[in-house]
Amino acid sequence: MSKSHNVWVSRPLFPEVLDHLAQYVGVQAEATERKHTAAELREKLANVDGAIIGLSDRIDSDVIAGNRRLRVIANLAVGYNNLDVPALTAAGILATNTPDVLNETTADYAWALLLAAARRVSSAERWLRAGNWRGGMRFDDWLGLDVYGKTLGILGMGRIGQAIARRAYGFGMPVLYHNRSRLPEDIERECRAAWVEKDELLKRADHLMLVLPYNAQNHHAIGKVELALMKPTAVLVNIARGGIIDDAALAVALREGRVAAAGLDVFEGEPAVHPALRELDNAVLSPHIASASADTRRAMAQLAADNLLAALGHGPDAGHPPSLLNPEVRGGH
Ligand code: 8YV
Repeated sequence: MSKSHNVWVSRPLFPEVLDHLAQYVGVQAEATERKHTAAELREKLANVDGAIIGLSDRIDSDVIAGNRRLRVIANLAVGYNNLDVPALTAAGILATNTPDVLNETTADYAWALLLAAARRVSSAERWLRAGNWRGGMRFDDWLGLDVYGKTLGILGMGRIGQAIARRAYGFGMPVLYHNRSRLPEDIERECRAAWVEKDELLKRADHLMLVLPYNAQNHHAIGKVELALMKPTAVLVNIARGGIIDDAALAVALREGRVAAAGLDVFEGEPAVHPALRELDNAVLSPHIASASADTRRAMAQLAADNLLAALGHGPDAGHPPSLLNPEVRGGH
């Protein structure tokens, strides 16, 4: 049966989510994972009513110029620095993301990185796998840094930052945070978190987690100057976006012991990783997997599909995409 709408899915997705989409719309789904060029995106998007795209697909005014058919771009992520939302809005194209469903899993992973970097889990495992333990181990070998009872700093206190903060209670950690705007008092109380200026946060945090969205103002929010304010015993965790940290400056600070350790899930220019970071034993590095639990990635894919279908007038939310980034477009359709 021919369908009234056709959509493109730019990266391989769970079959059950594709099957769900196919109940309502014609689906063309990529079978392999790869970054698409602007020309490829332009061509793919010219022939569909909507698309589910990934973070490596950059949708800007050039890619959508002259496109009269496209009605919705559903981003498979909560962060949407890969989308030029004002350009989409100007073109009357709806944009959606996948908030909330990944908060808790991403918060878990931020803690995994903090604990792994503070307690040297990855380097100890490398040492063990290399057969070194057979040679014995001193009582004062493999000393790490305590997490319990220390002051946790959180830069960026949106929904994921708050989920991280709530976990700090179990670790007996007071929480300081900095955010452009202060949270309402009831949320501060629930998170047991106190707002401070950014410099004070950097100076007072025993360990610091970055949970900022990436935008022009946050580019290198942590660079040489900011790293110099941090405690030399601090662990720095980034589960937000590459580009928020100046990776070259961080590599120098880690090598010189001016910051004790780092847990990094995101990198400037990923999938490339700064070679100096790759050489450091006090950096725990992972390939942008903070949201990657089986349940959460399924929930993200399902939410992206729900957004796409709703934007095209299908399914239970028809006409009301659950996580619309540019509601001002709706009046135009
Ligand atoms: C990615 C993320 O979506 O949601 C975000 O903003 O960065 C991640 O959850 C995920 O890595 C898939 O690319």
